[in-house]
Amino acid sequence: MHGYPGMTERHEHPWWKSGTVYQVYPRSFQDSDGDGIGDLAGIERRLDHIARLGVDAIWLSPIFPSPMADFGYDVADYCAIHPMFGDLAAFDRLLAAAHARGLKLLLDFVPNHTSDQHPWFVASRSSRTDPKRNWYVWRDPAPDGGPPNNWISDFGGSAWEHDPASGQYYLHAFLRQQPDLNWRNPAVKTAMFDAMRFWFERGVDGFRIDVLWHIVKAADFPDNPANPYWRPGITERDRLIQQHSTDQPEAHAIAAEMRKLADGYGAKGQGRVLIGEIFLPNDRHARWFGTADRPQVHLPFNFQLIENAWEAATLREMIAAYEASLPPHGWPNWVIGSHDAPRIAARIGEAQARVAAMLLLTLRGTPTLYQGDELGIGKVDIPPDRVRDPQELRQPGIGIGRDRSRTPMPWDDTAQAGFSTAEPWLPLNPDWRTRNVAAQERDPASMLTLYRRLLALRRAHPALAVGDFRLLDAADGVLAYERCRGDAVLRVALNLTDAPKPLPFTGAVLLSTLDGARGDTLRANEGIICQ
Ligand code: TEU
Repeated sequence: MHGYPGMTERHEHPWWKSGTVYQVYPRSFQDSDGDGIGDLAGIERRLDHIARLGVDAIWLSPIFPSPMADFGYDVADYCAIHPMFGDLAAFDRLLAAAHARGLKLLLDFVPNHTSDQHPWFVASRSSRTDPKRNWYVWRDPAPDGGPPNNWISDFGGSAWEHDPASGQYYLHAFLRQQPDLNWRNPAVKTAMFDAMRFWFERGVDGFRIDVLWHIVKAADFPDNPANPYWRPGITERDRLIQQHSTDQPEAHAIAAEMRKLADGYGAKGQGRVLIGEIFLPNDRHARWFGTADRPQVHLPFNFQLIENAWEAATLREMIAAYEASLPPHGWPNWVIGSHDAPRIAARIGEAQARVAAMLLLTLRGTPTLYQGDELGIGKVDIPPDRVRDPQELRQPGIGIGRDRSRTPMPWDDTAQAGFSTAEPWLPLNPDWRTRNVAAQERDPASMLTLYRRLLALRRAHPALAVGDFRLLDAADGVLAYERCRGDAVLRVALNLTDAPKPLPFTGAVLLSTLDGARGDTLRANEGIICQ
């Protein structure tokens, strides 16, 4: 790793506190074998883009063998690589190449469900007396022959699938091709922990854990209560409150065991890192940190920048409430885009997406960036015949399609944007000829340049990476705060409106989201960092 100002102080903290995570969606990063789908060799080829950006870690969405009913979140073998992405040798090469650049590599662990093609489920489904029957959640029909209870799949429809051969139903929180594992069975835990060990021993630096709060269900499977706020036009999942199907105490106990396993691979605080995907209100969300002497995940993903209106007062209140909810040993984190969420630039516009970049990279806590957001990729219309996302196909027309965030990375203005030699599996962003990595590298005013500058500042100033946080008073529509460490004080003011606003403080401007900051007013859509 290269030296830079502030390096020593920054490295008094474990990397997952001071550093930044970059999510790679492997199907859409770089194709190397001409099938229109990204792969591991492609990611390896493009590692310098990630290193030059200035992030610390890469999280790869699933790369395991999978029938791809949910694009890899339906895993058929936890300890192998899908041939479409490469093989274990290609993985080892990628890992070594990432480490050689000082980049950590995290994999996506999908513990709640497997693919229905996983040999465990094939065995489980084969008969009621198969030794693997109890590896999944099988129940008898309700007295009327219908599903055992009212639970709804996150992708719509009943969460239960009838199996005519055995007369029972199996549970699937997502697609019927994604049967839920039974984590109450110790054999499941042993097998899944072995899978984590397999990758830890290969040298991976941690896992992002898919739907961690889902993994255990209430033992007696009661109906979930109706959600009084549900109305037509929002996703069917939200008809019910997932009270009995998620966030059970036993899941917290398993998370603590996963943490122990991860910590076993390094000195205290330097073990492998666990990031839990968890959607819950603050009070219940904070419990996923565990306690100081029995910790759970290092970082329970915080999606509130995605979920809240882009409005200064709303964000101010949300940030204060989130900070206040953290236990003393809990470290915050922030996410602004993912392979599930709409693109930030599509949601709030490109001018505000620059302000959002500054917010994400100056708040207290570990930021996670999503590939392509560093280029400001905005709205991508997916023609009906190109829709691939099962969530959109099952509940069309309510705006929950995920393909729009999964389009290929545009690298340059050559054919297929340099992503592939073949037609990509999803269309490119419509403006790829001008909005691509090569073009933005040459342009000092580009989103990419802004991201690089922000990440360089975070590295240079421990106050930004690990300093304290305090909200400041500011005009309506302006979000302002300071970050302090020792004598160093950095102040940030973000104008979330398209009208000029007074700057709530004075100081030397370290960085503006716009050209030529004067340091007396905040221009429309301007964010400023002052020393
Ligand atoms: O997502 C979990 C999840 O909560 C999603 O249902 C989310 O609410 C939705 O996609 C928002 O549009 C994880 C993965 O990130 C997602 O890609 C998978 O489809 C899902 O788990 C099942 O594994």
